[in-house]
Amino acid sequence: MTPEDSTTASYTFQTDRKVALLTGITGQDGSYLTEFLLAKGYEVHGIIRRSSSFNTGRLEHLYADPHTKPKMYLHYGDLTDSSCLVSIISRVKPTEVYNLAAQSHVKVSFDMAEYTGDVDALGTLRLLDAIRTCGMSDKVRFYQASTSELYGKVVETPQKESTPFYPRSPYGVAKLYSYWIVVNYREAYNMYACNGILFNHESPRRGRTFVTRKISRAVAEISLGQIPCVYLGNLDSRRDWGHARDYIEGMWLMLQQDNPDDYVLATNECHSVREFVEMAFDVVNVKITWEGKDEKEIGRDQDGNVRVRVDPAYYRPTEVDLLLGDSTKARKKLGWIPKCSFPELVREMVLSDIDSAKRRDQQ
Ligand code: NDP
Ligand code: GDR
Repeated sequence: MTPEDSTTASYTFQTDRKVALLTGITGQDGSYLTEFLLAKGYEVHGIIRRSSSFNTGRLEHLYADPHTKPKMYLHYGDLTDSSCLVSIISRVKPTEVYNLAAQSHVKVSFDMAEYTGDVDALGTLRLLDAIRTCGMSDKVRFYQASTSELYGKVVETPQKESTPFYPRSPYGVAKLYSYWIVVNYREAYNMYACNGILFNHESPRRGRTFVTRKISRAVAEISLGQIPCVYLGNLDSRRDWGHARDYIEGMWLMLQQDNPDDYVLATNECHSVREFVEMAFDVVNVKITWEGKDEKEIGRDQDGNVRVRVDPAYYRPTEVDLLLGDSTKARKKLGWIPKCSFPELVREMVLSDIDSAKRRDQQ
């Protein structure tokens, strides 16, 4: 549920500085948003976690081009550590903050519920309070990565800003806290703070354990004879899948308005996991036919080989069956329109994974 836009105050921001601070810069959305903001002339600062393995792979190309000297700076930090957030904000003095960091995997949130709450709920509070502690609540525009997982159990379709929330996972519940703390800080402290309620968005940079990337990667490897088949969970769940590149532009647009507000970003079209599988195999000229039911279900190619099997290990204790968005408000008020179609998205992901699988093969 979205409250009435309560902000009647006017906002005056410095326009001569364009300094963005991103949490979650190493993730899918963070990398696309960094490219987008650098191209717009922003100085971009990102918070990264210390890791024993390399975690800046999605940003590497930004450093790799010798002709550009990107104004991109990385700082070690974590959403569970308030003091580092205060320290980074006081040094960077951002004009825009994008809170993209999260334990973002829904299935994992059932295994790590407390940690997910700490990062995805309290992390947002820590970041908002760090902005206030630094005396910057009237100098920063704040974006919160809210999610269609807030809708969870189907109450109404399509889902829009006024649809009641009913989250179905520790992830969704944690994000519900963040949604409301953003609304509360906007109303209580007059902060320019927005929730982008984004439906699923994917790309070749999507994490490998999310279903679309798992499928595109498996189809690539199957087509090259590297693996025989892919194991998946619920084939019947339906999602409103768009391209991440389109969605990050919507995030930025939300912070360029006269007043802060909450917006749904969605393609307004949904497909089942099964349809995604069929479309992905279509890219490599394989037709899948289905037989069996539930965990006995299999998908065969035209030569009779089993290419898809169901493994209940991937089922969730509570599932979100259907997400279908209505992004009319964003289209009207922000002029935002997603450009990439579902077939184009699937094709781009599969072709990119074929390239990567071939490169791995040659090494
Ligand atoms: P990713 O999982 O690709 O990226 C998550 C980012 O958060 C990574 O940079 C990760 O760092 C960082 N992170 C995780 N935990 C912490 C922590 N404790 N402190 C600091 N950073 C942390 O997610 P996406 O890019 O796909 O999504 C971006 C945001 O949008 C997330 O908040 C997600 O929940 C939300 N969202 C995503 C949607 C989607 O379809 N993609 C839809 C709606 C909302 P590291 O690289 O070190 O792991
Ligand atoms: P989701 O994305 O839960 O919607 O969250 P995910 O791709 O994980 O699941 C989508 C649907 O596919 C079903 N599914 C499987 N999922 C995974 N991961 N692996 C499988 O093998 C599999 N088989 C079937 C799932 O059950 C589910 O119904 C994503 C994340 O990016 C969140 O951070 C974000 O908030 C939401 O999208 C919007």
